[in-house]
Amino acid sequence: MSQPTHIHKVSNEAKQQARLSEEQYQRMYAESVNDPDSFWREQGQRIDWFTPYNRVKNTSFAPGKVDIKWFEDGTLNACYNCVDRHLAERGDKTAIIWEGDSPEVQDEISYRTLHKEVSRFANGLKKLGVAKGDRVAIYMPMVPQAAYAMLACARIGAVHSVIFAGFSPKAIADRINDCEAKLIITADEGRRGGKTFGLKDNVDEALADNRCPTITHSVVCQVTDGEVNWQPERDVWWHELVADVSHECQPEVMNAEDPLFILYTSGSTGKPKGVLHTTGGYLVYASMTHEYVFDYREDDIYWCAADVGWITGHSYIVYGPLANGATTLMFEGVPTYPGIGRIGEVVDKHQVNILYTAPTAIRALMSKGDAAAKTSSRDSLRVLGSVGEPINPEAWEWYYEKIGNSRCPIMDTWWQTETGGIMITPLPNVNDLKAGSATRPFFGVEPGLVDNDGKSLTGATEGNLVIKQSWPGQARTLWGDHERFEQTYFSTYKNQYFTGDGARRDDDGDYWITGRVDDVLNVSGHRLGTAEIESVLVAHKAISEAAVVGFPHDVKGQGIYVYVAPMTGVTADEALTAEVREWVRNELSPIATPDFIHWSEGLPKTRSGKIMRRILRKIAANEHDNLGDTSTLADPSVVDSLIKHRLNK
Ligand code: 6R9
Repeated sequence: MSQPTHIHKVSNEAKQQARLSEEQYQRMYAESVNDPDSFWREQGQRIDWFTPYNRVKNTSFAPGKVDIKWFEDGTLNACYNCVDRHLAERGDKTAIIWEGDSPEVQDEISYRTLHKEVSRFANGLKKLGVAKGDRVAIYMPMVPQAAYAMLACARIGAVHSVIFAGFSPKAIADRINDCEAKLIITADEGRRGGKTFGLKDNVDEALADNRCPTITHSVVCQVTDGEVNWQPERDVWWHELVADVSHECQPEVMNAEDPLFILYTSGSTGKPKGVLHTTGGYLVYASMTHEYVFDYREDDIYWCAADVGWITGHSYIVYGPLANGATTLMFEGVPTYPGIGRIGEVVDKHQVNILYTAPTAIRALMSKGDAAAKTSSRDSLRVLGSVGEPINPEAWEWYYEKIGNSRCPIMDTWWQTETGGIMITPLPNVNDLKAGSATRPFFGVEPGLVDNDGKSLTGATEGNLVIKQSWPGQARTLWGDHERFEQTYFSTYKNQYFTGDGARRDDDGDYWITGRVDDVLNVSGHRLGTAEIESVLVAHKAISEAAVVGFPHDVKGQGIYVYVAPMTGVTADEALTAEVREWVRNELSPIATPDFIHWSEGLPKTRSGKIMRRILRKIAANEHDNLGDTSTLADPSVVDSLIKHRLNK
């Protein structure tokens, strides 16, 4: 490390407030990895089971035999656990605080109301023929109905697949077709940063010309009252669907290993992966991590500022907090609207105790000095969290001082769509903090570092991050493609789960995540496969070849640098560049918008025809002084020309 480590030790006073003493924590961790069966047998009790489980852990990471089962003979319902079981003691407690895009708009939904709304919508889904095991796509803005829709699916045993509201019609269609969804739930429009954006229009386009033959209906929630096209035989208004249904809907009895949801995420090939989570283990893990990592207490107001379209929204806006009977805040807007102080203003307004957000948001606020901290006191805050990408020490310290008033510990939580819940993190007032380090594995998690040959590394070192044994929140498979699941996560290093991330372990045994070691970019905390963007690019009529790499970006963490070779006879001018930028936005997502589009007649290739990305990465990062070995290049002159015309100077 080039810079000194900023250490924040837990004070003796703070230790008194901790949920666990250092000794208890050590003992609990040791038990969790040495005797997972007995540890999780006890922890599994934190949720309600219709039929108790006898068998706890039955898992194999063996080549060709990857099979993961937890609590396999137990039955339960995730929606029942998130809603019904709280009615007796917490019926009037607020389950969801909804903060609108405009600071003037808000709503509070009690557990009783949540029960009613979810049950009604579940009955509506049944009326449309949705049954246990059917897949349902959800393409919604950040409104409470998004959570109702997820929970209603869980209630009747349908498998939801939430598609982030920023995705394009093509991305929607691909995701629907991969899991053969029967129905899609959407809204007329969404609101963000004072603007509206169309959702139903995108769904209409995705479904046009029978492109998604498995879809029978689209259910449309009226959010903005904006104008929409209507196909009466297919489209159903949410409010009309539930107008005459019962408020009672028996939760379906689900096996612990029945699917709860699919969530598509980017991998190193062009095709998104349908990560599958099942019911029992996922819920136990989401609930336990939510309680311990944030030191959640009964009267806390808890705010995870993610989007429900991502795994963070699934586990830490919806399932984890609601399983714990918490009050979870759902925010429709963005951190910078109507002003840079919005996050703190929302904290003050609702007296938020726990705030969980992403480094990219923190860096965006930080770029405006301390203006973000001027309009609020944030005195109610007790614990802060960070997720989605490595947090650089400067952003960590800014978050600590300016947002947390130098008194709230920051939980830097490392995890993934595939892990279901938080994997490496400190615990509040238990572990000393180091700015930029996710520190320690959570209970039941046994990380390891291996070199490129799979040799296990000990002591303070750097390597590829693997997890050595199963934990309950782990994804079970990729929808319809178990072989790809094994191939992606269990074939690189035998008998271990490969995360795709690199990490460093320091002398104290604390982990520092260094970022992806595969062809996956992390742009503002969003995962994007370079191959995914490349396949969209080469589908454009003017482009013959494309290579996409990431480069360090001050706010977004990583930016997108695109190298494109034009088709013969095409002149690459500004208009074409603008057109290609729009093309990527529309075909994939605005998140994938290239920062730089670099036209070049040729790309640097080896004599065997492989594009040398290592060189392209260096040029994009403006680090071309040290290109390393270029002797295998077929035509070294291409490199000189690329350097000369580089865009990130
Ligand atoms: C939860 C989530 C997963 C990838 C992961 C890693 C990066 C997430 C991080 C972090 C460093 C952290 N990542 N949290 N890197 N420190 N605290 O983000 O899931 O969208 O699947 O992304 O994000 O590279 O592999 P997902």
